[in-house]
Amino acid sequence: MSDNRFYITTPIYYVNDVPHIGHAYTTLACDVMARFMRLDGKDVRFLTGTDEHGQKVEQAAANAGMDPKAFTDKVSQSFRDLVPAMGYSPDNFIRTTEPRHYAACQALWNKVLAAGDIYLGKYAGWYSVRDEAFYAESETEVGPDNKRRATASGAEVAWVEEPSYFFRLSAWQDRLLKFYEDNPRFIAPQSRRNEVISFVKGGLQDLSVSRTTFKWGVPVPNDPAHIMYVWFDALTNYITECGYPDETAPNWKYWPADLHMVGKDIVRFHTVYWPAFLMAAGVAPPKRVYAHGWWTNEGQKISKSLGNTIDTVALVKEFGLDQTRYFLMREVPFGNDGDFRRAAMVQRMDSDLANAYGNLCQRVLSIVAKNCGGAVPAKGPLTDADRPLLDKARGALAAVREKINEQAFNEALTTIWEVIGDANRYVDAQAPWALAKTDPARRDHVLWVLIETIRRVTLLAQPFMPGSTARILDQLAVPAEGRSFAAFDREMASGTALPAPQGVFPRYVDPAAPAPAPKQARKKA
Ligand code: ME8
Repeated sequence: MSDNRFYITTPIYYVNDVPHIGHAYTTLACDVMARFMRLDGKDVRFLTGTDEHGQKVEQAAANAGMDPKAFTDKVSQSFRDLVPAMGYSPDNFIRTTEPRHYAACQALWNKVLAAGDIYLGKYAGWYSVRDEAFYAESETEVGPDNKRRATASGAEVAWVEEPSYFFRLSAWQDRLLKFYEDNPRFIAPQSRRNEVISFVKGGLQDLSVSRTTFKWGVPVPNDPAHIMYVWFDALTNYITECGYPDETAPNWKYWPADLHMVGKDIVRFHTVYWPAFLMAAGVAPPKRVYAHGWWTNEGQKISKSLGNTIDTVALVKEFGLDQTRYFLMREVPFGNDGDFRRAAMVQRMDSDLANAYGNLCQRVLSIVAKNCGGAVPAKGPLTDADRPLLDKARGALAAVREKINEQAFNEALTTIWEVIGDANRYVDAQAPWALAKTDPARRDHVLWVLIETIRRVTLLAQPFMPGSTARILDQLAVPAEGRSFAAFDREMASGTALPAPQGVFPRYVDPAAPAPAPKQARKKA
């Protein structure tokens, strides 16, 4: 059933540069979505890849003294290396230099041409190589250094005059506005939707979709002096993956995509140009585009010239993989801009992970190991003291699913951590260690309630922290088939043997801090 499919994409990344936190963040958000949907029983297709054409990449290759293909082979590898380093689970990694992608771009071009929406003309206007974008003069300004820049991005623009094919975007204004109106979930968050609608209402100009002054790209069919505009080429990757133009291809069933995840800087390409290209070619537009915010570093804009880019692989080395994944998804409401601060990273690692979640698992599992013969204790009669916690844990799947469907990742985590907080308070209030003498049956039951709660929160935390949660589920002896959401209501069976517990979330150890003093010296102090 088509309802059960879920196709999610990351932007394809320019290979002019090595990956940084911005790339890692977009793909991480997609990875969490993809993992959640798989656990929730969906037939998922998760695509990421690299955008290898255009003037920007051609220039970067020339600066490196390399042939563009050899250059893109090298740099695209660093994006592929990010996949295992960040624990991503894409189903495929697409490169725009693949032959199948040339075929898809040319087929899409021919369709749009045949529909009368592409014509030959001459472009005279501003172009930014850094943004790979055309700008109206009104979207640029001249700085004190006499250089003209795009107001929105700050990237330098240059005057371009050359023969060019145009896409008849001006004719799409009403159809796009109707499409947005009929599909209120198409652009998220709401603030971006409002921006796009007012941009389109302001009137659309025809878009230059080919260039003649560089060579590195997909040639226009029957007119190879023209190279396709890199965004026409890049956006097409999403349907190349599905087998376009062969609508009988096995992967065509995934189109239209359920979600294109993008950064806020590339919303216009995905929500104005892309649906117009597709509709012109008679192909259904994607269902949703979500634009997330940008990270700054300790309050500063991240830029190569400031030398303050954040390498997520270095964060993983210092803080741990799941700690980094958790922090990036928890710290900032998705859709907003966020500031990366080391102090906040350490704080989340210690308080949310080591103290709240790790400590809950550790103290419950070690009491069980010591006192219940290393097996899941017996469930007893439920009391009013147990119900609120268990009810909240049971309701958490529906609550988290709702948040994930809105890409509210930080709220999904808050929902899970509320249950963890309640569970810790329940441990303190029920004091199972004190029940050992007075009421061992009740003690066993309290521990059962806790183990069952840990199982539920851990199932839900899997998309965010796949490695750590797998280790906790191992300690709860939850079999592989018990880890999907279909098994969410399959309660822990009393008597199941449990392996010896082990801590999963260490506290932060500052590598620069002096080693702790030997024990004796500390006693004297
Ligand atoms: O735009 N914080 O590729 P790209 C958060 N090839 N996100 C950031 C960021 C930051 N500081 N810096 C960059 C392209 N990003 C095109 C896409 S899709 C058909 C073609 C995000 O490598 C940025 O918002 O320049 C964008 O979504 C992504 O990194 C890729 O940027």
